[in-house]
Amino acid sequence: MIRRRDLLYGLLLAGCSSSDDEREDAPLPPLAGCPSAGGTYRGLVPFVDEDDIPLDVATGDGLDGRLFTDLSTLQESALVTPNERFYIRTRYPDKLDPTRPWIIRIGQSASIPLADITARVRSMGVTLLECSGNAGSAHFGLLSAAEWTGVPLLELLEPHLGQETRVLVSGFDEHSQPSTRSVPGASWVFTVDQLRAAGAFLATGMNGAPLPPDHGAPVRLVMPGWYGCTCIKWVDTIEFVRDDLPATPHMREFASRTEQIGTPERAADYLPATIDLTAMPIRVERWTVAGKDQLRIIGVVWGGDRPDSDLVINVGATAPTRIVSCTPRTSARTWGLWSHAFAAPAPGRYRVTLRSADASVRTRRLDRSFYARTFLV
Ligand SMILES: Nc1nc2c(c(=O)[nH]1)N[C@H]1C(S)=C(S)[C@@H](COP(=O)(O)O)O[C@H]1N2
Ligand SMILES: [Mo]
Repeated sequence: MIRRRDLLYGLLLAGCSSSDDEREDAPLPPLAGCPSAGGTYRGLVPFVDEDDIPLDVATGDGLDGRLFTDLSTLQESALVTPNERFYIRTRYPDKLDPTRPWIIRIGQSASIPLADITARVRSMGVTLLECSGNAGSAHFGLLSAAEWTGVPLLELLEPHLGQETRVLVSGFDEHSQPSTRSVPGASWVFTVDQLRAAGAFLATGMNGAPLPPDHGAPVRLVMPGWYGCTCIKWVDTIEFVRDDLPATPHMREFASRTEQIGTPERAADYLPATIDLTAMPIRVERWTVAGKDQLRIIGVVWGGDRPDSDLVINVGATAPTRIVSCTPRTSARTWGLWSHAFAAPAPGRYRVTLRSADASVRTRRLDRSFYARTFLV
């Protein structure tokens, strides 16, 4: 809205189109691996039926604090989200005293001081996080990728491992502002095998900077390939627990959003909260090529356990088309971009959905058209 208003003022006051935002005038660079037909850029076609909410700015406090990342500007040369635009779900707990030395309690009698972790940190590579509560009303902006520094969790736990195969990771969550929507007390139960298979790590740094307060400073868990609700921030306790431990309130809160069957009573009965192969459009560019209108639908692909994931796109009632992965992902832990040229046969509403070209790949959310977005021609 702001952009359109700026443009209107520009037209009224200066008699020409002026805008601070160069997206209004210039396209983002084309995707290098994708066929590009050239032409004249005409601007972006917005998605409809999505709320007009602020993007790329943090709003609210505590458990209701959010930052929705603007995904429409994603480009090949910047597939890592800057810290100040990385999505936030729950802001820094105001009851957390940052001057107190940080110690993670391990089981009943051991502990790891923060210094032992910082002494061992190294790059953990680029990993994307997605909130399982990501939604179209917020432009699916609870999705971002960062390059983390940290230490594999099992490397720190190995000296403490006993017979127990389950690990409960909990984080500080005391906010003076009561939440209207969420249950305080983030904690999740993993098996040692799940931690190993995912490559779980405790992170103390993000994109070359110390972990920002809103992202879990001084230390958070990252579970590559799992939903954000398992990536506990402000980690202060790690316990080894029995197989019959009841699910934590946090696990129960996120049961349906992590594709559980009902709300299991026991933590051991929760399925791994992994993200299936997923894809959605992030912007629709309008071009004129040889006198004809052309739309370029640019999108993002993430999740699943293989980076080479061919997709099939459906745009309105037109024939489904296979998308060649012209920008392959470097790993299944992060996202990639794709592009699809489309000529609208008639004015109207066009709903975009995607599926995996390989029908044997599990895509629970795509199967429900969870990430469908609609634009108007
Ligand atoms: N202590 C604590 N950790 C937490 C949460 C929380 O409310 N409290 N929210 C979780 C959820 S639901 C998500 S999606 C991620 C978000 O991480 P981010 O804000 O760094 O993007 O943190 C997770 N870790
Ligand atoms: Mo989340």
